[in-house]
Amino acid sequence: MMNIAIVCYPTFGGSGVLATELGKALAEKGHNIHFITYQQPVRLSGFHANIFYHEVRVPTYPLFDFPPYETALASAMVDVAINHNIDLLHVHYAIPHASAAYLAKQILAKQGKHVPVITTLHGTDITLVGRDKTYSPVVRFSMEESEVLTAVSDNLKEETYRNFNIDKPIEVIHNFVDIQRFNKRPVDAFKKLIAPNGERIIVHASNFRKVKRVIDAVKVFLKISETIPSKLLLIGDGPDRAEIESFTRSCDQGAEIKFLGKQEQMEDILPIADLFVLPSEYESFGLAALEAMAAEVPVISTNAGGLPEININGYSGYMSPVGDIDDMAKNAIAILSSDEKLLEFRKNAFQQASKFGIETIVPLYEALYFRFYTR
Ligand code: GMT
Repeated sequence: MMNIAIVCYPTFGGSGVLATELGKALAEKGHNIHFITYQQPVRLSGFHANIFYHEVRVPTYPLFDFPPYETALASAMVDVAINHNIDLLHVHYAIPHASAAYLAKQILAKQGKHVPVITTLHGTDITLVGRDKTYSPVVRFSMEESEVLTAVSDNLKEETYRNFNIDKPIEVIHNFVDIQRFNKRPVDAFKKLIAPNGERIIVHASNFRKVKRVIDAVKVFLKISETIPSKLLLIGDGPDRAEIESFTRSCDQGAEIKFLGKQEQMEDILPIADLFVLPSEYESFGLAALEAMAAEVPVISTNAGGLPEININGYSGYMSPVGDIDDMAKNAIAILSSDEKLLEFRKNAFQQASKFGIETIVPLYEALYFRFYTR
C-alpha cells in the first residue's frame, strides 16, 4: 500500500471536494493518505485510521505584505514526504500547488529521495487564472515538470493545449461521485418545509462567482414559476451573493427563493430537488451537476466547457447556449410539467451519473499511481 500526499484547496470548490473524496476512497482501499492544506478540507470529517491531516502554517512577519504561502506549502510537503515516507505527491489545482510541488521535489532530490508529482488540472487554474500572464510562465513550467498531468475532462485537456504551449501528454480522468451516498430517499418533512403545497423544488449550488452566472439561475426560475409553482434554493456563498440577494428582494416571487449559504451535507439536500440549474459561462466538468444527477435530479445547464461530457441533452436534462434564459426555462418547464416526464428524466440522470461512479474512476488514479510506485 502506498503513502500518498494530497494537496488541495480545503474550501467548498469542486477541486477540493474531488481531492478529498479521492483521498477518502484511497484510504478505504488501504493506502495511507496525507492531506496537506491550510485548513481542514470541508468534506474531511470523522476519523479514519489511514487519513492524516497536516496543516500548512504561514507565520507572518511585519515585512510580509503577502505571507509566503507557497514557501510554507513546499516546506510542509518536504517535511511530510520525509517523515511519512511519501511515495508520491498528488496536487489538485495547479496554482500554486504544482510549483510548490516542483520546489519540494527538488529539495527532496538533493536529500536522495525521489518523489513523483501528479498534477490534476481542475478548470480555472487553466481557463481563468492560470492563463493570465502574471502566472502563466510558472504554471506552464510546473505542468511540464510534473511526472503526470491529468485533466478532469476532454474539454479541459483541449483548453490546456489551447492556452499553453506545452508538449506534455495530458491524461483525462473524469471526476466521480459516490452514488450510494447521494442516492438517498428524500426526507419528506424537509421537502414539506421547503415546498408545503407540493411546489417543484429547483436548486442551484456554486461559489457565486461571475463564471457561474447565478443571476441566470434566478431568471430561469422566475420564468419557470410563471407557469409552474416552484421554489428556488440557492446553495453556497461568494462574491456575487449580495447583489443577487438584493435582486431577488426586488422580485415579486422573491419570497419563493431561499439562500441556504454554504452546506456541507449536499447529499441530504439534493434528494428533495426536482431540478438542478447550472447556467455557467464555463465549467471544466461541473461536479455539482454530477452530484445532483446521482441524487436523481435532472440538470438544466449551459453547453459550455465539459458540461456536454456529463449532461446528455434531452436525456439527463437539457443544455442551452450561455445566457439563453428563455431556452433554459422552456426546457425546465418541459421536464417539470408532468410527473411522468420528471420521473423519466430522474431515472436517466441517475443512469448517466452511474457512468462516473467512484468505483469506476478511483481505480484509474490508483493505476496511475502504481506506474510510479518503486518501493
Ligand atoms: O467551479 C469553481 O469555481 C471551483 C473550481 C475548483 O477548482 O474548485 O471548480 C473546477 O473544478 C471542479 C472539479 O474538478 C469542476 O467540476 C468545475 O467545473 C471547475 N470549475 C470551472 O471550470 C469553472
